[in-house]
Amino acid sequence: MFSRRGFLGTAALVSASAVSGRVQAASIPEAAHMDKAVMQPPLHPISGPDYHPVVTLNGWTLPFRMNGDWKEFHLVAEPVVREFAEGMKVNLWGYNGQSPGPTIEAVEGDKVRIFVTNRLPEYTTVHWHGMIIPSGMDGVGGLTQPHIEPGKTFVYEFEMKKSGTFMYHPHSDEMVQMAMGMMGMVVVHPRDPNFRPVDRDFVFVMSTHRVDPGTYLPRVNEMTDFNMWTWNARVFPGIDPLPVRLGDKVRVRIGNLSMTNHPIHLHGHSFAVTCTDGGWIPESAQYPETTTDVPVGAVRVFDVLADNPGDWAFHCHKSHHTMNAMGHDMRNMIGVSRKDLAKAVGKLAPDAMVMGQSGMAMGNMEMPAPDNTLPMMSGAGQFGPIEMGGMFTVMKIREGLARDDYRDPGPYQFPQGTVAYEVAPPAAEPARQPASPAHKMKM
Ligand SMILES: [Cu+2]
Repeated sequence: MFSRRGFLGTAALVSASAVSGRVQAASIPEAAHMDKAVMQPPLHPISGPDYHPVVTLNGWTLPFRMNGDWKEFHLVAEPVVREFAEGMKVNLWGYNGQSPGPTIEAVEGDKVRIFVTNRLPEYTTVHWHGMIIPSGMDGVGGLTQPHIEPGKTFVYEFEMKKSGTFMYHPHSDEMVQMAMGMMGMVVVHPRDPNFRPVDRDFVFVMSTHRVDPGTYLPRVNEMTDFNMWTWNARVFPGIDPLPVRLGDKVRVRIGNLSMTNHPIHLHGHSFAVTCTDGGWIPESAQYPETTTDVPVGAVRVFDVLADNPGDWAFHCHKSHHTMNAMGHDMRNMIGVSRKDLAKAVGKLAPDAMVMGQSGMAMGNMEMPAPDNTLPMMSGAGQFGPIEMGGMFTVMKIREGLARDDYRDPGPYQFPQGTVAYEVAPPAAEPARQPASPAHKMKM
């Protein structure tokens, strides 16, 4: 939950429309702070125009205060400790206690004033990716503003000219600062609440990190060989499920500030990409998909009608991105005789373990690992191990969830007779025969 300081930020200051000298003297709003990597309930607006708020996977929305007709937010750039999943914590840089930073929500036409305080050991800026704003508010250090030195607070002021889904991140030593986790999402709701409304609205940003087993700090110079593929700086089984009520219209907003593209796939449904960080896609240009590629430095938003109850995998389709820390330079041992190989390897390295001769399924295997290291794949389902890590979670579509109830509804109760099942084994290997000419394709 929010700290007490955070609550004051939302509630106590909402009527500060008259700017007195005293308010001026204390004009920087309090900065809310989050101490957990758990999805917080949607933050309904208590002032300004109404909207249906988003929820952030393993995250939260930054509270604001009204000051006259300005919406005021306060971001604090600072070192944070982020739990990627139970059993692994990483020292990152982020905002207001977590990485990624909180989601900023506003409404088309809002005037916003965003205070940014730098508590990092080096300078920073904030760039508002995709937003149509004056050049001097664009946050490119050196080009459009001086860098924000440690200990300083800068203010960004602009109007939210268009609705949509955007991102924020530094444009100041950005290779280091983004590898350290400095990023967040901005959602600008349409002024007209009847424009493409949905019942549930999820948002997250993807990042990648190289955190060697047993260590606590990303290697910021890594360019390609990452081992932590995260949604909102979490990996499976640490990523929140997406609980959805059967029949809900669902929106999922996905930002990508990693170093590669991610083809994001949802099972059991087809969806349409309805918005990018460039704006809303006209209905006439939408088409059905089950996977959408999210390029680097881009946002893809899809809308889906959740009309198929169940537990539906939702993941990046690059299979290495649904794994946690692993080496990528192992040889393929499938089909290699373990006996012969173990004998040969044993001469050279008596303690070596020969693995992988029948694949690498790990369901019943525990590998010793250093502290602060997650298994390559883990997670428990009602039928056994879920051999996934990284960018994987589950959309849980259920009948009868309450509006705005985002609690994990638990495993799906499959109706009888709807689960794939085993048949009695045949006495002998089933007979097989070559395809007869009659089976050959007619040309
Ligand atoms: Cu991926």
